[in-house]
Amino acid sequence: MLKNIKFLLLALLSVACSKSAPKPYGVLPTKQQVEWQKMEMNMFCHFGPNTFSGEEWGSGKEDVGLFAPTQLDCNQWVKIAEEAGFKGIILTAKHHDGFSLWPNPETVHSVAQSKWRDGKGDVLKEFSEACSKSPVKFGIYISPWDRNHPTYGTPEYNQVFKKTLDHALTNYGEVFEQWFDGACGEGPNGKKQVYDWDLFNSTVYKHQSNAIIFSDRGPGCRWVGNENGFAGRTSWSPLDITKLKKGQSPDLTSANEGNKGGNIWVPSESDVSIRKGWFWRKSEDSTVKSLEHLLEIYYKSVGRNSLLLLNVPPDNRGLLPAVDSARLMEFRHALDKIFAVNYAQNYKSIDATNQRGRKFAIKNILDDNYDSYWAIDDEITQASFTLEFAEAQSFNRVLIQEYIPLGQRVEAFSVEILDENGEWIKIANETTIGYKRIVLLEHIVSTKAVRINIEKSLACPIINNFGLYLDEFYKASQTE
Ligand code: FUL
Repeated sequence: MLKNIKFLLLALLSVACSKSAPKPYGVLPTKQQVEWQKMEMNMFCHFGPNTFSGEEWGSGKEDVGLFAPTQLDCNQWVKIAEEAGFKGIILTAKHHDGFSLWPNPETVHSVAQSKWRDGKGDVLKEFSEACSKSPVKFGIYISPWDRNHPTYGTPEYNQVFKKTLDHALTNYGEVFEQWFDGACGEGPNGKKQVYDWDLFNSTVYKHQSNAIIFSDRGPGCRWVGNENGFAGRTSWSPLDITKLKKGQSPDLTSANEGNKGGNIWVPSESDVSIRKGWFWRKSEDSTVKSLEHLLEIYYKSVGRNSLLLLNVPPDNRGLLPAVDSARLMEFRHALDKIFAVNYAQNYKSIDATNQRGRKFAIKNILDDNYDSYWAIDDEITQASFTLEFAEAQSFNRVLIQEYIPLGQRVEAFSVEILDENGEWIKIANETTIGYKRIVLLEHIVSTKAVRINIEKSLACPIINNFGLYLDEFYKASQTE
């Protein structure tokens, strides 16, 4: 009896001490958007008639015979992507020239009319099959701008485009991302199209309810506002589209930085090519970006609450060129080396100024569980946590993640280290965190204690991961 009472008391005490999870704040990501964000790095493949003509934007008047890859092997693309650590690939199934890489019944400008494999070839099929045999997810780029289709520039074209989507999105398996290029130029009759985005988006969701739709303004993810692969140093996933007209794109600053308090969750995606152009050209082999440049892009996209979409274009054989794939392997090796050791794990003690009961303890930021996090009392929007080490730790990267399923909250944070005289010195002042933020220190620092101060937050901050890393490949400049 006594034992039972004791048990009951203990149970009551633990209920009293354990607080419930913080309430979500503001607009939230969908489950699909959280999973998409966790992919972090995807590959883009620009491939089509331009691969053979050397153009960036084909006119749409190209002879269909131009498209003639001699050794097409989509398994090679997917294998390289997987080894390089990309979680998905997006292929330009139809670029602005209108040529469809699959037998699209809505056009007479596709592989079906070409001599390649006697008109029986289907790149989208081979590509989707290659993806389905691997963990790499399958994504499709289809340009609404079409410089070939005779109906482009008339209301009829929106129906043609819808049927094009019907075909591409129902015959090739699950699509993780549908990429809608925002470009809207003139068609063969000199007219521009007024795109029916509502129709396009509803068609995607009808066939692929889990797909993330990319466009200048989402709804799944948004263009980052440049083609350098750089998200803003301040980077909000919410975007304010309340003042935009139907179909209007956000201004470039909003595209790049998002909007604090925005009304929809549309994280940025940073698209950039590993080469000068989007399409392969022999003459641009020497423009393949250096390892340092790729690391800079990684830090300024993945490390700034964005997703990196790196274009690696197949050549006119239909293969990813050796120079690009060798660079990707160097990139992979460097990332593996940098993130192999989290020096924060060497802590002697870890403490926070506030903690929302045991379930939300500060130690949660150092476990491998994405869904466990440190949270504090509801009304508190400023808090710090400190790690102490028995021996000094050396690092030049500070990684911190907010638990975005409950919203993006942090507006300002700083990093301090303890110097030899026992004084705290501030080594970084930053703004947003979001899904992932990697602070670049210009110099390697050695210290026996690190303190992170959440200085401003829209609601009580929620942090689920923290790390200290050493990068000896890329020398960062903190002024960038
Ligand atoms: C742009 C296009 O005009 C480029 O050719 C390329 O496809 C890039 C990813 O998007 O809007």
